[in-house]
Amino acid sequence: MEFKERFAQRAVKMRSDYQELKNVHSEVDLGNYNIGQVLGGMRGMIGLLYDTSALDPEEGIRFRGYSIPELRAKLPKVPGGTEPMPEGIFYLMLMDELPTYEDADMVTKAWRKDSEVPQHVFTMLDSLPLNTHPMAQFSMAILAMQSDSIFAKKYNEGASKASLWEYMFEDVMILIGRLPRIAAYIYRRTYKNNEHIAPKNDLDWAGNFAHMLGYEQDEFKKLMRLYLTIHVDHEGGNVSAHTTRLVGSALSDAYLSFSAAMNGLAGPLHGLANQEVIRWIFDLQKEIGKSLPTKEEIEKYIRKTLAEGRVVPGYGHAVLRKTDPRFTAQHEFAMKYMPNDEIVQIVSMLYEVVPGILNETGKVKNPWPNVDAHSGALLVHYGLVEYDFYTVLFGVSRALGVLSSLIIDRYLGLPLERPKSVTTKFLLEKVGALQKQG
Ligand code: CMX
Repeated sequence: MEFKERFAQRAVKMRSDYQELKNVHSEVDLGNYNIGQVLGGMRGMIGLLYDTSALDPEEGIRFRGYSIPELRAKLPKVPGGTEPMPEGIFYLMLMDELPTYEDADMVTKAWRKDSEVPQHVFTMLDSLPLNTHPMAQFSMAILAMQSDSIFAKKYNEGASKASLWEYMFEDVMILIGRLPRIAAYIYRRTYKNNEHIAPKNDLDWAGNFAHMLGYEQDEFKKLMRLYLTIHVDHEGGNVSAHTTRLVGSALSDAYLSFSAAMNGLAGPLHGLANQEVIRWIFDLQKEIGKSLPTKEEIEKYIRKTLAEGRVVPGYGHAVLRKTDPRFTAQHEFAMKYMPNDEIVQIVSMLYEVVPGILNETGKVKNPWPNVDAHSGALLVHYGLVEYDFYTVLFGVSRALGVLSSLIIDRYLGLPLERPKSVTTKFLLEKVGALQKQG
C-alpha cells in the first residue's frame, strides 16, 4: 500500500486547490460560464441538442411537448387497458407525433419480429455467479449481443455516413425487442431457481415482459405499462442518456452505447436509487422491529442516515426543483390499487417528513422526491421484492428514450463529442490574473 499512501499525501494539495476554487472562486467567469459550473458537474451549461424530451425544473419532464399526465391520457392503450403502452411513447419520441393504437401495435410487432435472444447470451449469463448484480448481468448480456450488430457490420463494409442511421434503426429495434426476454431471464435465473417462462406472442411488449417475469395479474401488467412509459428518459444530460449519446458519437453501435449507459444507470446517484429506497425502507422496518413506523420513528431514521454522511435515496435532483411528476403518477396508481399497503404508507409519510429535514441542511437544492422514491413500493406490493433487480426494469424502459435519440443522432450525423477540459493550474492562473487586475 506504499504507493496508495504516497498518493494520499500528494493528493491533499490537489483537494485543497479544488476546494479553494469551488468555495471561493466559483463565480469567476470563464466566458459563457463560471468556475463553479466547470467543477460542479457542468450544471446548467447548455451543450447538447436533444429533441425527444425536455426537463423543466418546476414542472418536470415533457416528451415532445407532452407532460406525464397528458401522456397517460393521450397515448394508446391495449384494448380494455388503462395505462399507456410504452410502444406509444417510443413512437412519439421518434416521430414527434402522437400515435394511434394501430401505430403502437405496429411497433409491438416490429419489436417482436427479431426478439429471439441468441443462445450464447443465455450461456454467458449462466456462467456468471448468482451474486453478480443484475445490472452487471444486464450490461454484459447487451454487450454479448454486439456480435449481431448490423451497424458495426455495415460500417466495416464501408457504409456511407449518410446511410448509418438505417442500420442504427435496425439494431435499435432488435435490441429493444430482446430486452424484456433478457431482463426476465436474469430475474428468473437469479431469484426463481432458473425456471424460465417462454414469451407469449399475442401480448404487447410490457404485458409480455410481466408474463416472462412470472407476474400474470392484470394489475401488474398495467403497472409495467406505466412504469416502462414513465422511465424512458429525462432529457439529454442525465447520465444514461448522455452516456448513450457520448459513446454513440464515436460511431459505436447501439449495443456498445446502451451497455455503457446501463453501467451509468447502475450508479446509486442515478437509477440504482430505486433499489436503495426499498433497501433503506426494509432496513428501517428491521431496525424498529415493526412493519409500520410512526412519523417520529421515520424522522429519527432520516436524521441518522444524514448523520452517517449518507444520502436519503429517492430525494433530490440535479435539475428538478419540485416533486417529480413521475413520482406523482406512481402515487396515483398506488392510491387507486393499493391505498392501504404499508410500504406505500411509509412512502407517503416520507414525503411529508423528508423535504423539511433536507431543507434544514441548508445545502440540498431540491428536497422533493424523484421517480425512484415510489417505484419499489409498487413492485413490492405485487411480490417483486428482489430489489437488486429494480434498476434492470428502469434500464429496459430507459432504452426507449436513449435509443430513439441515438437513431436521430445518426440521422443528423451529429459529430464526435469532445468538450474541452482544463487543469487546476489553468484555473488558479485565471483567478490570479483577475486578482492582479484588481
Ligand atoms: N440526501 C442527502 N443529501 C443530499 C440529497 C439527499 N437526497 N440530495 C442532495 N444532497 C446533498 C448533496 O450530496 C450535496 O452535498 P455536498 O455538498 O456535501 O456534496 C448537496 O446536497 C447539494 O447537492 P444538490 O446540488 O442538491 O444535488 P446534486 O445535483 O449534486 O445531486 C442527486 C443530485 C440526485 C445526485 C442528489 O440529490 C442525491 O444524491 N439524491 C439521492 C440519490 C437519488 O435519489 N438519486 C436518483 C436521482 C434520479 C435518477 O437519476 O434516477
